[in-house]
Amino acid sequence: MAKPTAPHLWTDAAVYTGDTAQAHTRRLDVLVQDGTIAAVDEHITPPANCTVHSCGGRLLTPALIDCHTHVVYGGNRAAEFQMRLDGATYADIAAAGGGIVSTMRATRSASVDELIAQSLPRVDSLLAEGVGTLEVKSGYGLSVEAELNMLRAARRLEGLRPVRIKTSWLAAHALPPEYQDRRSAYIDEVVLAGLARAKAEGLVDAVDGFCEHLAFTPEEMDRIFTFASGLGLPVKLHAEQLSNQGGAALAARHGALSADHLEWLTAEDAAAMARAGTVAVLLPGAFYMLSETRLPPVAALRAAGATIAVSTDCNPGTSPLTSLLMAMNMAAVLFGLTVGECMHGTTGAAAKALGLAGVTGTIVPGAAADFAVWNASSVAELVNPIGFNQLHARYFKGQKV
Ligand code: DI6
Ligand code: FE
Repeated sequence: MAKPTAPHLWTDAAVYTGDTAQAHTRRLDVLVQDGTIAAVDEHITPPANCTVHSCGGRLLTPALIDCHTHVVYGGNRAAEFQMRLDGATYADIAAAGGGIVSTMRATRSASVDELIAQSLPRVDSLLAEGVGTLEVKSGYGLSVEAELNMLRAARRLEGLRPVRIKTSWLAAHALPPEYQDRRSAYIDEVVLAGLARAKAEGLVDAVDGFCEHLAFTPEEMDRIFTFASGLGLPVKLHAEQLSNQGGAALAARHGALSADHLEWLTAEDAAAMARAGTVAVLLPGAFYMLSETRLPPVAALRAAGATIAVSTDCNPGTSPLTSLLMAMNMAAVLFGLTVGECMHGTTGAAAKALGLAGVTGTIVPGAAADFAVWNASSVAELVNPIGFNQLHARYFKGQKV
């Protein structure tokens, strides 16, 4: 067993604890022992050998969690950006062999080392804003080996930076050209066979899919989710982004960790998600980038009592966004979330979306000492600015990084 290290105490902080969608903060002391929160109270007397960190009245929050990213990929889609500015739709571009399949080509031709090298600047951009935990999806390889390579790259990020990574198997993202008229074979030979290998190699923490008219049907996702459950893996889904396909209801039936996007979600879907404990992950970057107009039903989600998270959806096509603070601001301005909902959406709610409740994302005894200290004194001051990084310090498992 590791030798116990001396305790650390954080004092004089305005603490947002991560467990509520209310923006309010409290003057709390936080005691950390061996990288884990040992106590949280209004006044904690420093124990012997304790290092005291005065926050000078600053806002202290859980380190942020980006719970939906495609941050590992090859190449970029800048040329398509111009096509879209010229009037082509996302579906037009996908139908013309662009979109996800164009990133597939660039991803397949990159080695694991090259994928890491291309992804690290994006990861660093997120971490520089106080992110301590990141979900990373496959989904641009679309062959067994290329999908596995994406997750190998994702896993290795954890050794290269002070960050916790959760991986998701998203082989059901698009149909690669070689399987164009063989959907069922793609699911058997790549999605399911590859998933079994990813599981055997310890590369995968959850299973995701893109349930949309231009991707996979609820029936196909049902098969994939049933297989995932057989492997003991939790599921999540890109659902109701461009149309209502019944994906969120399917996700709720499978007890999914989350259903994500949700612009076309109905009030019944919201209620089903709330009953199942399936987190609603809102992704304003994709909404913005695609110039969408249909808003996710925030009032219905609130009325149902669903947990709402916010994420970047960092991906080369529909959300080339590497700022979670910006996503929070967008969720407030574009979707009408309160600043408290935005803050909860990237801390406690995002942890729940990754199956990490109580592990990180909240300032509670037993959780990892993953904190962000900000040059701000309230949650509103954090969510209000656009493109202004007020991070003062980040701590990962109690260590300053
Ligand atoms: N929904 C999205 O917004 C991204 N994937 C998904 O399933 C788009 C991915 C891309 O266009 O590269
Ligand atoms: Fe996505």
